[in-house]
Amino acid sequence: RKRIVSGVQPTGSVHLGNYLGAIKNWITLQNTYETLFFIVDLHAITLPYEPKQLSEATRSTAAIYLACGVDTSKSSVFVQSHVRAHAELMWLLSAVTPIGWLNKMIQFKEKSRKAGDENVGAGLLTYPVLMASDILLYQSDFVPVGADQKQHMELTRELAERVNYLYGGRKWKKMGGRGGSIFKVPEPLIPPAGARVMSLTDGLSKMSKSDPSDQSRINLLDPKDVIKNKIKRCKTDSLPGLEFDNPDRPECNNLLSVYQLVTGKSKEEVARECHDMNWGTFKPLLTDALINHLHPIQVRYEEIMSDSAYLDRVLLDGATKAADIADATLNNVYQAMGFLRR
Ligand code: AQP
Repeated sequence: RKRIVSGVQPTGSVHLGNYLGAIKNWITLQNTYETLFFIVDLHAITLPYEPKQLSEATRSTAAIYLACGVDTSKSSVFVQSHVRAHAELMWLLSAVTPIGWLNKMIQFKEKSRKAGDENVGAGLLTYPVLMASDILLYQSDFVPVGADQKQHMELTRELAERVNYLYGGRKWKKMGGRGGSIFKVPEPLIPPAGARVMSLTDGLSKMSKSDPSDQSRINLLDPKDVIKNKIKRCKTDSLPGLEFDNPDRPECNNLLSVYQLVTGKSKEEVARECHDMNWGTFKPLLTDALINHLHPIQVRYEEIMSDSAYLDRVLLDGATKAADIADATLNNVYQAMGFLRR
């Protein structure tokens, strides 16, 4: 079976963008593929953060995965830092990653500009190398991500090819063979809808955890009245009717897409249903759809969070399975790069 890996950072609250762009799609993918989903805690320390909150946010993110429908009989769920190979492979890959590749990353440029030089650690620059390690360790075929991760995925692919080119030949020649590779070159899986959920306060910016305004996003754990209030106050326009894909109406396109995804209706169906509506009619409809979709997730989340022994067991099992695969790749890389074997 083809293999898939993906993860979310335990920073801030998991929002509708993380859910529709990534987590929701995992639930379908786990029926077809071998799937590993991790909470990327090592990535969460690249910007100033609160150490006291990291472990709780990590547990909470794991509980969100399970509450959204990640099924441990089909998928491994684990914490990135529990599998040491992630950090170790990152060092090996860092040594062969041209720094020019990293300087070009849009996310680094944007986040470092916002945070200011004094707050930017080298980890923010080398973040994509850790992401490449997360993926390449598992010889993943596909990585389901939102559109914002496209550039990081391209770097991962280039890095895999570079290592295969630099060291793959030597390893295989030593073993008497030709060709072959150390890493599988993975493909991103960007969903046709939901890949870029936009902010509720600005239809041209993506919904994001780091937006200082909580009004800009729907968090998966927002209570009903908070959802209602955020939709009531979200940015709209004053044009008649509602429509998808009008570049002059980014908010309209975004809210209709969200409605489409949480109701499970087709785009055509939603376009027809909402064509003659005004915001006053559509907003309560969207609010109810969101609440109905998120409510069962929130109930399951509370149940999972109240059974800490269960969550611990899931994460231990997940890390054990993941480490088996990751260690095998890491040993191969050490050998191919010429390190003395223990
Ligand atoms: N707005 C979005 N629409 C669709 N997908 C999105 N993702 C993030 N935002 C959107 C996808 O969610 C997954 C996990 O993301 P992450 O935890 O690595 O991302 P993050 O950077 O912490 O989350 P944010 O909200 O994007 O935070 P900021 O902007 O503050 O850094 C990924 O698959 C991502 O594509």
